[in-house]
Amino acid sequence: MSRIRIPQPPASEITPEAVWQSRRRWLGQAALLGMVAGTTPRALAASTPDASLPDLSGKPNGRFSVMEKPNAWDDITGYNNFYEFGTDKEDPRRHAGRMVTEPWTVEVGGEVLKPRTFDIDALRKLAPMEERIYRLRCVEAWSMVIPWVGYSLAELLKQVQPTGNARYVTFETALQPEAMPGVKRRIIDWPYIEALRIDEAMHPLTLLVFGVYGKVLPNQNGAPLRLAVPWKYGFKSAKSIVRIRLVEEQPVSSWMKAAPAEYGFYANVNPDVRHPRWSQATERRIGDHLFAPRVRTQMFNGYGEWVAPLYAGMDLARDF
Ligand SMILES: Nc1nc2c(c(=O)[nH]1)N[C@H]1C(S)=C(S)[C@@H](COP(=O)(O)O)O[C@H]1N2
Ligand SMILES: [Mo]
Repeated sequence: MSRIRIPQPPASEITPEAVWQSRRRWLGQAALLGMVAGTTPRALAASTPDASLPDLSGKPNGRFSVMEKPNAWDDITGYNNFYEFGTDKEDPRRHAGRMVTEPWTVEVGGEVLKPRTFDIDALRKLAPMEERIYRLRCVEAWSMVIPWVGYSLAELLKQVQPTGNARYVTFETALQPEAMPGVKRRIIDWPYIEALRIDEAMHPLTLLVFGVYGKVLPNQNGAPLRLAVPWKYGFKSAKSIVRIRLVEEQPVSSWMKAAPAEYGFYANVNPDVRHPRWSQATERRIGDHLFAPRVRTQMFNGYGEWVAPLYAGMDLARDF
């Protein structure tokens, strides 16, 4: 483990406490803001978390959060990509309730000294939960702001002690054909597999997520645990993880296998590299009013100061 250097963000990125406190108020006043914007009472109700879900709070981490108002609960839990449940944005909310998330274990193995199968309860207690507000930039050129609850994936990886041969980390996600109408279509080779380089996986920004908006994750967002890798396109953030393997060779992820010309291993948010079928220069911000202009996409989704050093010397147009 001592061989892996965990990069630390520069001090200039640290958010002043006062700014952070005012951002906190956005969360508390989400309903009020809805009223100011003139939304209907129905939309207002949907802008706050579902009270039936158990609470899961985290200590606000201002340093790692974007200074933007989070999207409404209804956007975050009703406009989703989770192809196991179908390809329409409403399919995950409609169908994901059938996924069985209890009991749940995560097997962590491969190039590690201490392979181990963790129970979800043990994982929830492994490290203190933090709340981090991340922007999620989908490869489809839309984005959202989401207040996740979790802790750095590095906390989990440290437990199993990666060997010197561990150069990549793969994430395998749940496959429950009875509950997942989407897997009948072979859009990708199920189960959904994603992967990171070890230094990306160990980066403190890479979050293992258990909750959102102070509640445990709803199934459609990847219950009971998923990743959030904020400087990469959303598809890198695998949902409903069941297996983590540390490996020596660069893995082939599901999307690379399905469409190698469109989806690369790195998948860093990069406005200069177009998707073969569309530009990545701008994004539509979900929740903005209908005629709001598209917004310029930032390199590394705005996290360049922290993560650009990971790619020093690489040609990111070739390694897209
Ligand atoms: N298992 C699994 N994980 C997945 C996906 C998926 O289809 N299956 N979609 C990805 C994509 S394309 C995006 S944009 C994000 C969406 O996360 P959200 O619905 O919680 O916003 O999840 C990612 N993780
Ligand atoms: Mo996505």
